[in-house]
Amino acid sequence: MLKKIPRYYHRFGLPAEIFVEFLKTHKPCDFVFIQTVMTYWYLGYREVIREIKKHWPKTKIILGGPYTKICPQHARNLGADFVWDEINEPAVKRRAKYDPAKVLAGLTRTPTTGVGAKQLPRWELYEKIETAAMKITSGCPFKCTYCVVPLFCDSFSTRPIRQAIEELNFLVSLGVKNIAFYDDALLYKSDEVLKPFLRYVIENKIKISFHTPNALNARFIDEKIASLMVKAGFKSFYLGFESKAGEFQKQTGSKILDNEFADAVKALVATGANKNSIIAYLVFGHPRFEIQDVEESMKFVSNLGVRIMLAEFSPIPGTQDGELAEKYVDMKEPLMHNKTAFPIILLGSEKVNRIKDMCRKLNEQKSKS
Ligand code: B12
Ligand code: SF4
Repeated sequence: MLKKIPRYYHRFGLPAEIFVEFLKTHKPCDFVFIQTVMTYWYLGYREVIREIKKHWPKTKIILGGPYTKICPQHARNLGADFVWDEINEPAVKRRAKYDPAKVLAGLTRTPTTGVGAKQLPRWELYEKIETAAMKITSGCPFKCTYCVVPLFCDSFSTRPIRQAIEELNFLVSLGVKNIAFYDDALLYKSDEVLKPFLRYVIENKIKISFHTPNALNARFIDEKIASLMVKAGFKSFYLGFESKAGEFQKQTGSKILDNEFADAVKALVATGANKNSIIAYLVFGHPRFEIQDVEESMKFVSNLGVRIMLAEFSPIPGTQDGELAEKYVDMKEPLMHNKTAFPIILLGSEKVNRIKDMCRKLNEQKSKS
């Protein structure tokens, strides 16, 4: 499928032998819950299901997570007994000898770290843990045309501050040194949970490095929140910018404008953030590439003194931009959602390499200056 793409592909994660050895040396469980993330990682999920079925044939497998929500039809053919999103459908209940929703409800802990979860994740099950991920909000109020989050969740909510602090203290007690936020809109309504959370960290002199690999919306960064973040120990600030071009911003959801982005950088720097720790994501290989003006956008970011990271476009079924991508790839095949494939199919290797070179050079100039 991806033979024409000049990239090497491999599966993330443990070597298969370690997992198979685990299955062989442990008593079969009644249920196995599998979380998925990227749609185009499905070959890995299938491999896991196959091995479980082979070694633990009576075990029931339940599959959940973003891939099952984005590609429910595809997920149903992967070999699991149930897909989380279909778990409440009457047809599934009839097919099953038991009601899977009741089975899940009967478990003392549901396998969730969602903001609505009543109990904390079982972080203590790790033998040694230095880095963890947290979520203190759920959903996003924006509707960007390339993003599936608005389809996952039609409202925004925050986690009770007491519970967020409880999880933080639990992680600290386990020796965690780094926490990455996996929130989609961490800075939205920050008075409700983020600000009190950061004040707690500062007042209690908690020594944790915080990270935001899943882009922050720079529109919400002013000196107040920037100062709290810097003081609380944020070590990297990944900001979603995507493009400087007004028309592109307008057509894709207007989550941020260039002047707002520049103001956010100013606020971060003014409150003590190191410029090298500020990184702007620019979407790359988007179907509206013609109006995105990626070169000008890179220069704009570079002139602000911060680093650029090209976020290669992964087309997602169900989104508006996923529909645009149908012109170029078969969207029913999740491998074609791979972020390393789509930009090359759209623009060709030569152009992709040229733009990546330009990005590298601008970032190098930055680190020298
Ligand atoms: C954190 C995150 C990242 C992180 C870490 C990813 C990783 N290695 O795990 C980083 C920043 C690195 C990242 C990178 C990318 N990401 Co990302 N990411 C996310 C994000 C925000 C959260 C995923 C997560 O782990 N959440 C925490 C977990 C606990 O929540 P959850 O999986 O939803 O699980 C809940 C339920 O689903 C349920 N559940 C889950 N599993 C199961 C299983 C069972 C059995 C049951 C019962 C229930 C259940 O319970 C959980 C708690 O409520 C999602 C958006 C989102 N809101 O889902 C995008 C998302 C998955 N990413 C996306 C994209 C586009 C990307 C990039 C391609 C961006 C880019 N252009 O570079 C890259 C790809 C990286 C790669 N290597 O290929 C897309 C998906 C694309 C796709 N085709 O699949 C998403 C959906 C965001 C979007 N904007 O549309 N990402
Ligand atoms: S602001 Fe971010 S999370 Fe929200 S819809 Fe846009 S890309 Fe998705």
